[in-house]
Amino acid sequence: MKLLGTGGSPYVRKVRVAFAEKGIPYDYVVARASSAEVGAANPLAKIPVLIRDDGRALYDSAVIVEYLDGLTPANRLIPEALDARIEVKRWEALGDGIMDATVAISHDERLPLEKRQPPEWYARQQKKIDAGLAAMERELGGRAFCFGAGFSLADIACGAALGYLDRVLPKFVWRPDHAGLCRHAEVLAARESFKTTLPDPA
Ligand SMILES: N[C@@H](CCC(=O)N[C@@H](CS)C(=O)NCC(=O)O)C(=O)O
Repeated sequence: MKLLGTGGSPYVRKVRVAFAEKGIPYDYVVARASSAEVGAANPLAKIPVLIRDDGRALYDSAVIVEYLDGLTPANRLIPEALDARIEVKRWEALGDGIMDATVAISHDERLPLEKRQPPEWYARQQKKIDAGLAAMERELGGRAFCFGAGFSLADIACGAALGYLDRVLPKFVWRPDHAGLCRHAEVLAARESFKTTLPDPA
């Protein structure tokens, strides 16, 4: 199997953390969303894309992680029971949503001033991050894992979102008001799967 993506993408990191947690071997091919290889495999021209051994492509990150989890029962990331499964997928949506808003802000900030979005747009994106983190903090509280009694995709989603936020919007100070997330971010960052998927410093 071959994963196309770049180190800077939080969605790619989410998939790479899942690969590491599941212990599934794969080839990681650095490819930008705008590359011909990604365009040929994903009509949406987005990363990550997984090319399976028979050549069929899979996207997006949520579908890829679910596929990986189904390949082997070892180290289940998504519970089988419907209620638990949907709760974990909701955590994933929360993490992805925080990443979407963080990507949007960080991309816009790279544009020349005259091309940037208005302050109301920034406020809307910021509100998604604020409310998303508040929801995560409320649910995590003092518990050891985002959902249930063990590590799951909910923790991957949470760690990938927090790691990306720290990396691309370091001016956004979230730790003082989110004690649970602050503690959990340290625990997740110390896991081998997160350590080995850290992007190179820009
Ligand atoms: N929902 C998608 C989001 C993927 C995504 O937006 N990836 C970005 C890179 S961080 C991308 O490829 N952007 C290129 C584009 O939108 O044209 C997923 O979870 O895989």
